Amino acid sequence: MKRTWWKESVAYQIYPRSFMDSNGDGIGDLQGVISKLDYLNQLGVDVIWICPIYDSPNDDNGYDIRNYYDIMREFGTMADFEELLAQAHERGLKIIMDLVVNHTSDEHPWFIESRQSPESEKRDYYIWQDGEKGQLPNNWESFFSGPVWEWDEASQSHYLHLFSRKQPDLNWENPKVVEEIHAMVKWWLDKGIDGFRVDAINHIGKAKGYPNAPNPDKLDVVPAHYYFLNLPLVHDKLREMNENVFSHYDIMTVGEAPGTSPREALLYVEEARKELDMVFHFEHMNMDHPGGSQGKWGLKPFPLTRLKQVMTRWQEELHGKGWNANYLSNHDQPRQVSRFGDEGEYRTKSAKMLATFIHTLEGTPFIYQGEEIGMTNVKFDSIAAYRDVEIRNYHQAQRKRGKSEADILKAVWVKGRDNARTPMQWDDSAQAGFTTGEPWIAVNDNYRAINVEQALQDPSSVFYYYQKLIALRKQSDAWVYGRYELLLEEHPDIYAYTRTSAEEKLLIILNFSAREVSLQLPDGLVKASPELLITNADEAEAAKQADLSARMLEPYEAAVYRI
Ligand code: ISL
Ligand code: CA
Repeated sequence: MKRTWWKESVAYQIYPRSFMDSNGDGIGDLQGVISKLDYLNQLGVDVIWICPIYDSPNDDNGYDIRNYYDIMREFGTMADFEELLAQAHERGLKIIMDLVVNHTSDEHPWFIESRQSPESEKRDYYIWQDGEKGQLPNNWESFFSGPVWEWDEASQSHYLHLFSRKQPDLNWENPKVVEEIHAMVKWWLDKGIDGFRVDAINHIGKAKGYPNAPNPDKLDVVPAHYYFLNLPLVHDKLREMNENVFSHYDIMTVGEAPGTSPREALLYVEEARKELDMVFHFEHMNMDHPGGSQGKWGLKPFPLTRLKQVMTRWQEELHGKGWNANYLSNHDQPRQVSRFGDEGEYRTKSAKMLATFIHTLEGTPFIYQGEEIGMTNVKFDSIAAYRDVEIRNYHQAQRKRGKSEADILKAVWVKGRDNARTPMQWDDSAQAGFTTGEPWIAVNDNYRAINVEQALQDPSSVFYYYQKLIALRKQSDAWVYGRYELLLEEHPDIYAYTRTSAEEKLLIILNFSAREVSLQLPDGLVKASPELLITNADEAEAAKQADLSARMLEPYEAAVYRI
């Protein structure tokens, strides 16, 4: 496998609105990010992925872009961005931007012109279907509740939006659209940024003729496949973009690709195909979705063996061909410790265990802001406290169907995107040190106990555990490039595997349960004196139990050995 800097890197995702506010208006901003670059340096990450900072009316917090060539006023100016880039580079940090090109804002000048009349020059920049008011062109459901079609009175026609009605989808079949996007992407790369996270990229192709879906209630991932997921056009357009733009720069690209299997992912990331470097898959994010009419909003328990199955398939099928992007949380998902670990007694322990998992798989690890101090989900007691358009639309749609306020809240507590969007908890002062003003979304109450200042003062904190993991990964070839092999496939609580390179073999042991469990490894796997590289358990205890072939694991224990 070819060596590249982005395979050897650890990435850190910033949601700028919630990261750090420098001027007291309650909204995180670019100067805020600049003020925390030393903190990120201390953590040891290499790449920052910054969520959209382009000019936007903020219907979807920047994922609705009004001007691709300008910075959102609340976040600062282009000069602030240039300063951020320079300051990051000075510290050896790379910056990748979010590239949101499945759709724009309905306030983008292209859309304003497009909607003016069917004769407009920009009409075909978007997807229009004539019809009659009240008669939808088909039954497709948008990701944010309600139909994908919005009626436009002026031109007596519907436009398509897979996300909110303020996010009309671009028409990628129009070569002029493609040309505009290439020029824009080049413009940013020429500024010196280090790559892109490409938003919702596998949705840019839509099924010809817009046929009805068989499940009018709510599209789940399977039927959606045929209509706007991973269609051939996506690959044509990515290859074109790669050839014309990406391949002329030393950058990294990671596409967002929900509903994608490892086999489909290889079409994006197999090196010879020259499309993207990695994709974020969602198979492990969807394991706890009941699906069907509940969509993502319910909670379905899943056995650990299912997680092993899913992740193992990604590890094995991409090995030697493409590269994985590994994560357990981001700005669209609940907090990982609340979802896969324990927010109570074992919060820090399980946060470290989950970190060990993501950082020891083959692939580039992505840390989501706050994860490195074990931030948790939030439970606001009223829908009014939530800000997310997806949550607001879900609330409205469910109220119409008669669901109680309490039941809606319960669903939002487990799955709502705002769980990940409460302000970063810097210290135990008012508003967690995020702002001197009124934050745009309330701070999680637990900030007095969970914050960066506390973590930096505690040598056994989650933060220092991440720091050590990141440093260890850099020193080992097996850690980055080694082949993954699953052990104890059927074990209900323990997830264990090895990573093997020509010179080295690592053994990773993770207890995903709150129980003490006994570990029984296959005979002959471990040599006489394995070297313990990192553990979240008491090191002295772990050292005493040097006999790995029969060892007790503490609740949520994690350990990495060189064997
Ligand atoms: O519903 C989905 C697929 O089943 C989603 O995973 C969807 O594709 C995904 O949420 C897209 O997310 C990205 O684009 C959105 C934005 O709101 C998210 O924050 C962003 O990560 C629209 O730009
Ligand atoms: Ca601000």
